[in-house]
Order: sequence, then structure tokens, then C-alpha cells
Amino acid sequence: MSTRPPVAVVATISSDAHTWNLVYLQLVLEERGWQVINLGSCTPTDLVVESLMASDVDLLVVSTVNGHGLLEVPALLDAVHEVPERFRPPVVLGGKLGTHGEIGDGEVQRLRDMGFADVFVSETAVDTFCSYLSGFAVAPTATAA
Ligand code: B12
Repeated sequence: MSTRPPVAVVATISSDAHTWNLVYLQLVLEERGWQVINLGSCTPTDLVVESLMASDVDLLVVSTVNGHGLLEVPALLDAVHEVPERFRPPVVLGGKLGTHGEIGDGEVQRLRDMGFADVFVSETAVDTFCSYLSGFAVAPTATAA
């Protein structure tokens, strides 16, 4: 038995042209031993769904900073919820989700109730995200001797 590296898909909403948030998260994940599929800015929702179906993905990381996040992430999450359960990883969300940057605790809770496994928004977002990653268990896979 060996433990394969955990795999994360990094994506954003289809309207969001910002790139460095995605690159930053890719580096954070890779430094912690994750394999990352970075789908890039303005990610089409269909591409997110296809990438989950094509690989054994452990975590979907959605980052958006253009202010349209609150409006657009529900549809993205709905599309992910249509993916068969065995291909459906937990989905975490972060960034600047509203038009005024940070959102309040009420909105964060609403997003969690919607089905996001966690939501990272404040100045401590990256630190909290790293703690979340350190508690992330990936099942060992059997390999040929
Ligand atoms: C560069 C930039 C652009 C470039 C992007 C180029 C590119 N290829 O990336 C261009 C010019 C295209 C652009 C366009 C726009 N932008 Co702009 N842009 C910026 C700017 C100056 C820097 C963004 C950046 O690269 N930061 C570096 C990365 C590493 O940091 P970050 O994105 O903040 O991400 C960090 C955190 O937010 C956090 N994080 C983000 N996501 C996640 C996810 C998780 C899970 C976790 C844990 C953490 C996390 O971690 C990162 C590291 O700390 C910011 C202002 C600023 N100084 O931040 C505005 C900003 C993001 N843009 C803004 C806006 C409004 C726009 C436009 C709507 C402007 C317009 N009217 O056209 C458009 C939207 C275009 C679109 N379709 O999305 C606003 C967003 C406002 C909001 N959400 O409250 C900002 C904040 C400027 C402002 N103060 O008003 N933009």
C-alpha cells in the first residue's frame, strides 16, 4: 500500500478574469505535496465538471475575487452536485466574494449551508486554508509490488 499525492482542482467562476489568485493557491497546494489541476481564469462550468469526471480529485478549490462570486457560485455548486457521488470531492471557496470585498459571517454560513465544505474569506484565509489542508486525509491506494 502507498499513499498517492492528493489531487486538487483549482478553478474560478466563468466571469472572473483574475489569474494570480489561482496561481497563488496552486503554489500553496503544491508546496504541501498536492498535485494541482489549475483550470485557469474564466473557468467554464462544464470544464470543472469534466475535470472532476476525468481524474480522481480529492478537493475542488474555487477562488473568485471579481465581486461576482456570491451571485455565481450557487450555479457552479449546483453543477458539481450533479456529478455522480464517487467523482464528487468536497468543494471549498474563498477570495473576495462580494462587490465590497469581504463578506460577513452570515453570508459565510449561508454558503456553508448551501454545501461548501468550507469558506475562506478574511485576511487569515490562507492560514485557515492551510490548517484545513493539514487535516485532510487521503485514502491510501494499493500499488503493484
Ligand atoms: C490585477 C487585477 C486585475 C487584472 C487581472 C489580470 C490577471 N490576469 O489576473 C484585470 C485588469 C484584468 C482586472 C479586472 C477587473 N477587476 Co481586478 N484587480 C486586480 C488587482 C489589482 C490585483 C489582483 C491580484 O492579482 N492579486 C494577487 C493575488 C495573489 O491576490 P488575490 O487575488 O487577492 O488573492 C489572495 C486572497 O484574496 C486569497 N484568496 C483568493 N481566493 C482564494 C480562495 C481560497 C480558497 C483561499 C483560501 C484564499 C483565496 O488568497 C490570495 C493570496 O492572499 C486587484 C486589487 C488588489 N490589489 O488586490 C483588483 C480587484 C481584484 N479587481 C477588482 C475589480 C472590481 C475588477 C473589475 C470588475 C474591474 C472592472 N470594472 O472592469 C474587472 C473584472 C474582470 C473580470 N471579468 O473578472 C476588485 C474586486 C472588488 C471586490 N471583489 O470587492 C479589486 C479588489 C480592486 C478593487 N479594490 O476594487 N483586475
